[in-house]
Amino acid sequence: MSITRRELILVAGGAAAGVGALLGHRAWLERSRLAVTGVVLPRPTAQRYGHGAMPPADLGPLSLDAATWPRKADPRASQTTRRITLEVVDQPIGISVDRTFDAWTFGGTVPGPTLRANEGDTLEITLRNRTSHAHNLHFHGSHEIEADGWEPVPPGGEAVYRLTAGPFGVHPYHCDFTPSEDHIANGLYGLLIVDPPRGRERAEELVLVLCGFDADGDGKSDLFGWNGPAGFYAKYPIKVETGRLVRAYVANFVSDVPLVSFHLHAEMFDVYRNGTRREPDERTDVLSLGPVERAMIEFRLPRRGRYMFHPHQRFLAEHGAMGWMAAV
Ligand SMILES: [Cu+2]
Repeated sequence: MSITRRELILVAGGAAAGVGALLGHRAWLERSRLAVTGVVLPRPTAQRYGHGAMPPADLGPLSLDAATWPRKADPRASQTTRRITLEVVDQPIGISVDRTFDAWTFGGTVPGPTLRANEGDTLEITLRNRTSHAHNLHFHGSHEIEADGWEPVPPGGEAVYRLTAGPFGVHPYHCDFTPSEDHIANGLYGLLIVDPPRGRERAEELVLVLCGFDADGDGKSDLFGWNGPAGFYAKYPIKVETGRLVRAYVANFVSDVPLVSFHLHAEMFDVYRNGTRREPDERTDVLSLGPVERAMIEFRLPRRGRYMFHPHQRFLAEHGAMGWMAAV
């Protein structure tokens, strides 16, 4: 009896699903070596798409896990106070295989950590400025005006912001010290996800923050990456389970390009602008975002395979912002 290649793939897929049940969903995805089957494609690399915007060589497939997969807020702790400390530190970060960027960071990474709360929680955020520049911390969304965060925190200084998390949705935070475009371009930004009462439908959740870097010092962004380094998800596709609901919090922090987009190949998605409503605003495959705009999107990848994503602005896609999702 001969076994065709397709039968082999099906057998392998069934075995993987069985292992998945034993290991748990996330562990299975991380361990899966059967990234994509069914369609024979050349192994994608950033070199085939773009100008060599490969990620730093010291990054491995799990290096952006903390940025990619947001943690849930503790559901038992609703209507509570969440105390968070953010340190502003100058930090050189690798943004491509041959470029390092002298970033200004919240906590040592660009983007800064994704914060999470339930609607109505009190956020008590201590900002410690460990740099030689004045900075501050400003949140989007609705909150107490005293916590708006536009006042400077001097070098070595500290400020405490108390705000009520809301409305539910996905909200940027960033340094707003003037000129704020420069402070954002240097890396001082991140996301706050606020979950609605009773939560949302169970889903595989992702964060995709578009970052721009002025790598050559000419005052313009010329390398781009989702969640930081250029070309990371071109080299290491984001693995999601075939057919499962995926919810991505997508934001744009490229401050010197008037409009960018998130485009997904081969599937469409529901858009919830700012994540602030329970009903989608549209179903599309191109989400346009101006500077600091954001959205929540939901979709399922119905067939195993690699689904490309990138901004539909070619310069960004070819300079680091092209990636893959692999439905496994
Ligand atoms: Cu700043």
